Amino acid sequence: MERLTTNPTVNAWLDERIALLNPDKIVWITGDKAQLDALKAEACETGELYKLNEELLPECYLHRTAVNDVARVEARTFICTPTKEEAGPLNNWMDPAETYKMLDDIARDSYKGRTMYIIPYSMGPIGSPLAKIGIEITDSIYVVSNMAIMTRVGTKVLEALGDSDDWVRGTHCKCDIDEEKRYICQFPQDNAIYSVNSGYGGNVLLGKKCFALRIASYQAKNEGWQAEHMLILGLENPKGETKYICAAFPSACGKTNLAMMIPPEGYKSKGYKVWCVGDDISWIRKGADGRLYAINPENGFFGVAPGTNEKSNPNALASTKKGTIFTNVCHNLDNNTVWWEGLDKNPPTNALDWTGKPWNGEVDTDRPGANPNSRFTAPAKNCPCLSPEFENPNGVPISAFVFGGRRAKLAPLVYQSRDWNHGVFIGSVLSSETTAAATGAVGVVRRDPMAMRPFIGYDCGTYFQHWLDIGKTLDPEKAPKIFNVNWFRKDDEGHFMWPGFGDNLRVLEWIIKRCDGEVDADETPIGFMPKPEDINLEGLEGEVDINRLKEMLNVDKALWQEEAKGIEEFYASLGNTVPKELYDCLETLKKNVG
Ligand code: GTP
Ligand code: SPV
Ligand code: MN
Repeated sequence: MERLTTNPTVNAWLDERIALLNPDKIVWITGDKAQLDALKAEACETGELYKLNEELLPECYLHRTAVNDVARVEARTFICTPTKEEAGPLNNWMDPAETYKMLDDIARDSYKGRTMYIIPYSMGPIGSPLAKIGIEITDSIYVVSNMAIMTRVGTKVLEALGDSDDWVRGTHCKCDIDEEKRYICQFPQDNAIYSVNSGYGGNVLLGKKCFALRIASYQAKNEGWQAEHMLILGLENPKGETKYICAAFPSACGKTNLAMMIPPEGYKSKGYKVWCVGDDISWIRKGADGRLYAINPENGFFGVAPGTNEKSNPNALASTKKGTIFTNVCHNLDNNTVWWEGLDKNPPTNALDWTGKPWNGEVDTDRPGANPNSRFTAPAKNCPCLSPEFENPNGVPISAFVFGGRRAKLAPLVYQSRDWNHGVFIGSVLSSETTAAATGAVGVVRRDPMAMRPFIGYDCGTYFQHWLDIGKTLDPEKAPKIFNVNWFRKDDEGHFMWPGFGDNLRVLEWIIKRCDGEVDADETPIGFMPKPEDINLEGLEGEVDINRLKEMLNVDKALWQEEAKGIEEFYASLGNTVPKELYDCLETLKKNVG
């Protein structure tokens, strides 16, 4: 075999993998555009990719996954630590040695008749002190093409790696896409990931959730930093000053939308701008000045298609106009473009649905044109509001952490924690209605601490302790302030009470003012809340008035007493690693709402 590196640990691992998987052919991904284009052309011949209208969607492709393989599979995702305790009660656990053996048995000879693609990739700008390197092997051109958008790939990554052993080993084998034999396994102690029998997004783009969250959260705990399921946005005020916010919302709860939002007219005309640094994952570390800095380890957006439109998220839509791969959307046969629910009010009448079956545009049936978890993989550089700091190897300084979920009731529009530890408490008890981003029931409220429930690569209580420990290293003046938001509160008729999307800037403005000490707040049983007149409602006449806002800011003590009970049960289910500081916050909450 030709080798692109002399790194002994890389070459030894590849030799062992090749012997097991038995590929017909081996291809190193160099990062050259010509190579990637040729691979996509090859995938078009086999039907793995479908080339879309070159004039309307240049260099864009459609891909359909198997119908049994459309989302992350939490029940088949495992953290394989030496002991079950290290994985903690929220993770599925299997013994590492037994799991390697089981996976090797499934994967053995599975590359026979196929090509092994070797993808060296960097999470974060190549050479950044916050970046880390992985190598994924796969038998899927779809995976290669997606990884080339979502990460920095190729020869220059191997040059940056040199002879280091600090890289993550990722094995992906499509096998037969058999859901009974589908496993997504992380081995934090070995820097290793093993994924078999899937071809879908978060299960197979191993740089994303598997590495940048599950493995990285474990590394971060040991190395004193944080890997979080957070977007990063910059909010520029009319004076040209930009403040950065990291926000953690569970899957399909609004990160991409918030990260790329367009300010409402009244703000735009005054000169407010929003800059997107990242839409899904943050790696966060203390800088020399004592503040926390975040980078986006990714290089593209793997965004939810349904609901993305010219009004809700024009920047995301613009990002998908070139060099994008669409997965499980509807195919408009009239002009060879794509469509999804919520794109516009004109569904194509001559189309194929996401499974490839004829579809006539009837939208009010239980047969949608696009899968609810259909996605676009778009290069970050396409995004009109991409932050000028996107490539900054040192990241951007963070002023605020924001947690949020989908809660029809209870959680108010916004509130602020009393201090760091109370902020960790608020994040730790985050709960949200489940979405189509993972298989299983949709709309069920569950605890999703820090929006990381499916992504913490070790014990949850220990992860909370790590958050508290980070706080101890920070000067309170320099530590990000911590907030909770809820864009999804509903009235008794079931309508969203808050317009959301660009109008969320009104809440972010209050958050930044709080960070800068420019606005007072009311002290309530759950934390600091805005005085209703401090949320700017100008331009929302007819949509939200001050009384509606007061309803959204209401704290219903009876509901919060219930919530406190729920928190107590949740903490009890996590075992004895939940830090005492968080139980103290729970006691305070109980007292305040009792
Ligand atoms: P992942 O990529 O799965 O991590 O999701 P995400 O957190 O980036 O969610 P995304 O921004 O893609 O939004 C998911 C869904 O929520 C889309 O259908 C959006 O239209 C909808 N959504 C986003 N923001 C808002 C909001 O402010 N209000 C309302 N009502 N819906 C929103
Ligand atoms: C999520 O589910 O949070 C995603 C999509 O961002 S996936 O890459 O499938 O995890
Ligand atoms: Mn996500």
